[in-house]
Amino acid sequence: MSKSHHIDESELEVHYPKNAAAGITGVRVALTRSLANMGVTRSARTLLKLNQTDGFDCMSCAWPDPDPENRHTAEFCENGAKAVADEGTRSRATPEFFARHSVRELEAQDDYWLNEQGRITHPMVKRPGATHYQAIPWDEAFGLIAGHLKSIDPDEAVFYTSGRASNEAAFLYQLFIRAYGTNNMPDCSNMCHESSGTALTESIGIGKGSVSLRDIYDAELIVIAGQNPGTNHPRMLSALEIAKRRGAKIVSVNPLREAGLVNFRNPQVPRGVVGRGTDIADVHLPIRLNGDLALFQGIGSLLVEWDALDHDFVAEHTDGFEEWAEHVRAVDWPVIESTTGLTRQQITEVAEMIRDSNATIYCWAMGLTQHRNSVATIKEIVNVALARGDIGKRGAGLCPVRGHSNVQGDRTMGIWERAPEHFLDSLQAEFGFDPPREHGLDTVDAIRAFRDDKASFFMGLGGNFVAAAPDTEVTAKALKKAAMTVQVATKINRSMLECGETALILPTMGRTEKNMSGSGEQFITVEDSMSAVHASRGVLEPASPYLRSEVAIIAGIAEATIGKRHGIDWAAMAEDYDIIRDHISRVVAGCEDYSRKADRPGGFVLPHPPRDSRTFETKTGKAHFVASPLEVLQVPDGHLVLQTLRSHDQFNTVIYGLSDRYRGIEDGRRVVFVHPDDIVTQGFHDGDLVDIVAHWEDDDVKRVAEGFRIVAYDTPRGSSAAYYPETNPLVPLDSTATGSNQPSSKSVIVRLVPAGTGQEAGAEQGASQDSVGSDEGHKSDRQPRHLS
Ligand SMILES: Nc1nc2c(c(=O)[nH]1)N[C@H]1C(S)=C(S)[C@@H](COP(=O)(O)OP(=O)(O)OC[C@H]3O[C@@H](n4cnc5c(=O)[nH]c(N)nc54)[C@H](O)[C@@H]3O)O[C@H]1N2
Ligand SMILES: Nc1nc2c(c(=O)[nH]1)N[C@H]1C(S)=C(S)[C@@H](COP(=O)(O)OP(=O)(O)OC[C@H]3O[C@@H](n4cnc5c(=O)[nH]c(N)nc54)[C@H](O)[C@@H]3O)O[C@H]1N2
Ligand SMILES: [Mo]
Repeated sequence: MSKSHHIDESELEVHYPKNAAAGITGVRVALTRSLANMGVTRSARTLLKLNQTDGFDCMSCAWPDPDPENRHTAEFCENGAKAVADEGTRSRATPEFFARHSVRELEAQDDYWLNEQGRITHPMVKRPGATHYQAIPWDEAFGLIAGHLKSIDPDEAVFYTSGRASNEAAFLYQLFIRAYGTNNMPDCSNMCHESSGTALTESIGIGKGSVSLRDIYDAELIVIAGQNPGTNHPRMLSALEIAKRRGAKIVSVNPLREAGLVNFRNPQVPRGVVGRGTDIADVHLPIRLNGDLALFQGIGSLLVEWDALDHDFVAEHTDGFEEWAEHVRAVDWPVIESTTGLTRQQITEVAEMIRDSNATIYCWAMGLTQHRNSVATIKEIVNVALARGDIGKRGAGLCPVRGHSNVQGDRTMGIWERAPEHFLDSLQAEFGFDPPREHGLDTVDAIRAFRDDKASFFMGLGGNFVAAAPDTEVTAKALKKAAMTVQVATKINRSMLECGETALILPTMGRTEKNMSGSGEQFITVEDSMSAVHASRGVLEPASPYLRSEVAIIAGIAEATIGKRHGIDWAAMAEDYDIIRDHISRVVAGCEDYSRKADRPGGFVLPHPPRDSRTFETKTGKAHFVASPLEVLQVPDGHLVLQTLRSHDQFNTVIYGLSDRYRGIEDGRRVVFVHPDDIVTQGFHDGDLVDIVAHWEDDDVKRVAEGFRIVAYDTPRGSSAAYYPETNPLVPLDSTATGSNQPSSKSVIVRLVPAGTGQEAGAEQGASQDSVGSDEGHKSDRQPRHLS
């Protein structure tokens, strides 16, 4: 994938990282972005309806909203406002734009530039051999898709979903896909919280978190591991602030000292804008990348040693305790210390806090799910929670913090390549056809299928598959082999350019937009990270009169492809979303009387047996303690572990801007954060330009990401960091979590080589470290960064 770097990285500035998040700067940035993209009227109209009961659900993350009576007039954060401004922008990518720029030309632009071109206004097609996209009428587009789908075996088709799709769109989509005849439904969850879902389902019988916002307020202790809420879930900080003022202690487990976790200035209360803010974390554990399994085994071992256990809970609700206790009693402390990079003293201090707390909540996100041992790590957290009886108790529980605003809802609606039998049974009872039962392809397996010529059709309901998936070069090459790729989207992205022989772009409305389809204004529904379901209504006029809703697009494709087969009336559902919701209420457990319950202020909460009644729907009817061997990531000499993470100014593959303010990076993104001593041992200086080469012995693919500036940073020895998606070419397709097949994009083994030598070094994979690096790297023109 050739790429001319439109972003001028020579403008990049490195400052000291910030200690506090949000405050007045956050408010200013939010308003500046909104005004620049949307102007005064659109900004006011959208922002005041954001996360209000009569407005729309923020698409920036899945953090829940407070009860209707406790919401602020401005119930949003800086990054939510950026997401709204990004969708509400007045820029347009019209057919004239596509006529001016060939696909080749667009491919050479970076993701920031592509997104800046604005909202796509017309359905577009790139025909076989064509150099440009050109406009196509909707019905002709549906006809093209149907023609291809009818000519292949359904299992050669792959239907991806990104977690922004509404429950109505998701339900209709999976219905169409299964009625067509396949379970090939990879989704962004496969790259996100798949490890959490897998571990939780096996341990407690349900793949969702067990806490509510109330529990956060009532907790005595909150452990936040592998998550950067200041950037990715900023409204979580408001909840943590309330918890703190009510006496909770907070522990952060993270290789980086993320700004929001250190200090938070709540922009929604005057104290936060002008005052000194709230210190969020009482204790920070600067853990080495991938050290969490060892950490929680160490904590478990201490709790067992101290007999600090909830014996009644363990006896009544769990099994496997003895085996687990024996396993953790035998932990090897020197291994725990070297794997975590923490001392036994530091771990003991946190174990004592857990021992002394009557209600502990464990929160986590991508820092825990994107490793090869992620499923085991999350089960280890569950073990500790079970040992303390911290499930189904006020102020306590497990809290995987979801990413995309409706990723959890999409799964509830059946977007799952391995949907449970009972779901398929209900679908069969409701619609009278026999849905395929064989498991479909997940994200990684879908890429393999295209690579190996076993799939020929790709459709993405939102998202940016090529850029979000691991191993960019391999993935792009695989998708380019497809006969047809279809992207239902709002803005231009790489997946429309690294495309199949025939490629379609189907432009759709977003959350901010009023949906006047069919029989009148339609609302949609979504589910947040804490299983609360509620309605969402847009406020803006759609970006173009030619846009269709996601529901209308899916219905159009379904009608053209399978028509009235199975007697499903697609058009009626697109006319009136209440008809979809009626089906949902009969197919999806816990959704009875769905339209009414979802549309009342605040919506309703889906059942969660462990949370509600300490009921565990596992084979034995009990929650399981699971003993996992302590797997330690083996890092060859001279190599570093690299985590690929988000800056403060992006939403996944969508680059909003070039400011990672809290980490002190401005006007550029190609940086790699490295411990000062590692910079020296790698043979470089702070500020040097390097290529990053990934080490993976299991195949002969060359993996290189070129042109990164080294930034000395406060991170443990051996643990480095750089932004996604620029580093996705380094993540090997086959390096996935055991049990969940989730790409391990937080533990990529790499080495740094002088800029310009990466291609060569990548070619001789596994070459000895002596041959690379240099002692004469040019002098940095900047002062070294401080280390706290
Ligand atoms: N503004 C904004 N909001 C977003 C998104 C966005 O891109 N922009 N994305 C959304 C999505 S889809 C998601 S999934 C979430 C992601 O939310 P996060 O999970 O917070 O996202 P990341 O930037 O990947 O950050 C991972 C964090 O884990 C830490 N970490 C990395 N490896 C380890 C490890 O081995 N152990 C521990 N203990 N910590 C580790 C990193 O230092 C970092 O703080 O955010 C959602 N919200
Ligand atoms: N290396 C590395 N890779 C990762 C991660 C990581 O931390 N490191 N994180 C992973 C995670 S957690 C996730 S969730 C995935 C994200 O993967 P995706 O969900 O596939 O990616 P996004 O960047 O969120 O998708 C952005 C695109 O969605 C489209 N879009 C926006 N709004 C709408 C809408 O309302 N409707 C429709 N139809 N389209 C819309 C726009 O065209 C936009 O370009 O990436 C994963 N990849
Ligand atoms: Mo995610």
